[in-house]
Amino acid sequence: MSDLDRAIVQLRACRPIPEPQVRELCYKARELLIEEGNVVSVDAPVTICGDIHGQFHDLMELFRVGGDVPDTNYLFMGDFVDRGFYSLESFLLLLCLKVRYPDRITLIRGNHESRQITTVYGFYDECIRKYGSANVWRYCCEVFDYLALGALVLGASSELVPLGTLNDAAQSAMPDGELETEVLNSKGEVTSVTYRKILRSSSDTSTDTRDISPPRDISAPPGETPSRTGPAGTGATGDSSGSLSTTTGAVLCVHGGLSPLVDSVDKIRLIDRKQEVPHEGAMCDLLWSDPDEIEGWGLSPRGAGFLFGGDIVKHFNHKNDLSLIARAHQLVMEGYKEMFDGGIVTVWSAPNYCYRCGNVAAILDLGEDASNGGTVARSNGDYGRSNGISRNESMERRIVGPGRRYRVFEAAAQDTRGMPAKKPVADYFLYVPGEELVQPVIGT
Ligand SMILES: [Mn+2]
Repeated sequence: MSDLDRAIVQLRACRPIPEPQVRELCYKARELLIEEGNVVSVDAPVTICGDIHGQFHDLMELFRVGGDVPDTNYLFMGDFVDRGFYSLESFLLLLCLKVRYPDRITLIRGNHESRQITTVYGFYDECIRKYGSANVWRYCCEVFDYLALGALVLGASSELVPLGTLNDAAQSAMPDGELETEVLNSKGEVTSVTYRKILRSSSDTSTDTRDISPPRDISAPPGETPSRTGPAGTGATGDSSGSLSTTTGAVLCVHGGLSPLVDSVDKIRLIDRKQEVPHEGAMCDLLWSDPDEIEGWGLSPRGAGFLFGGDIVKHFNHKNDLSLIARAHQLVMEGYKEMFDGGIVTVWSAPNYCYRCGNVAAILDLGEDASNGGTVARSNGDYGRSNGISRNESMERRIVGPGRRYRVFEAAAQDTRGMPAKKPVADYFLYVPGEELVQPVIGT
């Protein structure tokens, strides 16, 4: 077993690894991250996760619910540290997994991956407590500076393949449409679903539909010759005159949100990210901003970043061929929250945040687009395989959102047992909803 695999075993048991090993791990991680662009491309299928905040046992529960690395491809949207008791073990485990399986886990930066913020909200204190010096905190902060600012998920499917857990009654109640969202509890039971209407003709002006004729036969046994070979909309549909070319737009993942200084994904790519999170500017906004029910831009009560409305999201998504922005950064009691006609979603992955908020957590699965032949096309050397980009520019193009499967889970019972019993509870554990909105370092 390699040193790295041993470190993973030790960290999975929630035991810190020795300082020299942290140093080496951080060095290796930095070498990997330095090669990544500001916006990492990630192919679906992928499981998108929000804030972790040092809640190690809940991170273990997340892996139980979502599957282990490398079986599941993960994208974590930052805020690994602060607030919880095990920022160190949580972040180092994720970092080990990144170094061990670089193509199976993507880590992007949150506003807490910062020297200033970790000094106030717990991670610095935790490092001092567990190592007796600030060295490990310093190594970690050097890694923070190299984390990507965002990710672009490509090739996600617009339609969910239903899980086999629907009972007969639910199956027979299925309307004539594509499965668009599905919510699962931690036992894997489907608790709610939504369907997207199938577009029958171009005269149907509904914006939330898609022509999938002929229907995809997901029950076809492997190896069976498909009844159609061409991509959707290339004649296989039989009524191609006036039919729409549809495509699942890319999904932009970022910790906070948008910036008035950034109107395209390409502008994010131009930022010089290898630094401490600045107090203002595009990089700061991407990590600090929040969507809100306003028009245009608004001042953020956090003292950093901005508030942005549905019109901003709609315009940004249209301009950049995005179907969805996935972000984290805000506690949502249900674990996830879609806004602006599904143009943006908040994913929150720290259940019972700060061990007292009583919220559930969620992760978001995006499936792989297999609509153009699926496994058959792949076995034929990727012939005709969609890469998520529209193939026929002469046709009207319709971008639809990806099918979204939310896995909701609750806090792990162990976490409360790990609470230091006699120590006075530090300020950063005493979370009051809305309190983090007042940022004591930035803007004051
Ligand atoms: Mn945050």
